[in-house]
Amino acid sequence: MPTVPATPYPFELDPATTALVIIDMQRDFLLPGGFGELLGNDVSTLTKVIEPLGTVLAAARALGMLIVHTREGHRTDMSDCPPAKLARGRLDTPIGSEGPFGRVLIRGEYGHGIIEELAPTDGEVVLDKPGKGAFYATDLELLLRNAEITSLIVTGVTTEVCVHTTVREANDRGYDVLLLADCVGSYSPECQRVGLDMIAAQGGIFGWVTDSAALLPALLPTRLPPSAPVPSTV
Ligand code: TIU
Repeated sequence: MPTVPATPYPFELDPATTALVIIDMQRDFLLPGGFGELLGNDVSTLTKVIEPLGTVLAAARALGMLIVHTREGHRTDMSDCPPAKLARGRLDTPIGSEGPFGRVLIRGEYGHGIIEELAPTDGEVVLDKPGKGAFYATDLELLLRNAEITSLIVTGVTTEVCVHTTVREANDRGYDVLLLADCVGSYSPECQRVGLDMIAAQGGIFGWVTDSAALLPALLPTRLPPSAPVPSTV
């Protein structure tokens, strides 16, 4: 089984039982004027995630790995948005109100969509979630169990919010989680550093941390047996 150099110790990666999870790479978090900026953040800090994550996504696609894209957002009538979430931050442009990219954090609106560079393709899971964690009030656990997935490579934004919540949820459900430091992004360098440190602290209390350069050799096309050509007997 391929081994990926990681903190706090090497991660054993079987692509057949590992899913790539891409958290909330939506315009609402990455583009100026979206929900992320409305919260008072500098969204340009997230842009550097796009290129390495695109490379990992291409490698995972070539291997035929299970790929899950998540989107944070709500139904058009907002019946799945808790009043506490709506009130939080005392925003001038709260969730559900009209912003530059349509209604903020509402499904089907332009801002809710995933950025073009990482757009999902046919056969990939697109998971809408009302909360920060990808397991809360979704069928993610069922999908992963049915696909016999035991490990997750977690990427996306933001490190300390939806990525962290998802990693913690996954860890409690028994998944081995590998986080890619250059494929997760935060609006704050301090939160990025501490967020990564917390994953691998105490001997890997929530999982492992590595980066895309260390992972990619383990995702070479020869790694996944089902995609290998069947030897001819004639
Ligand atoms: N505010 C912030 O950093 N993040 C979120 O609200 N959602 C996600 O992390 N996707």
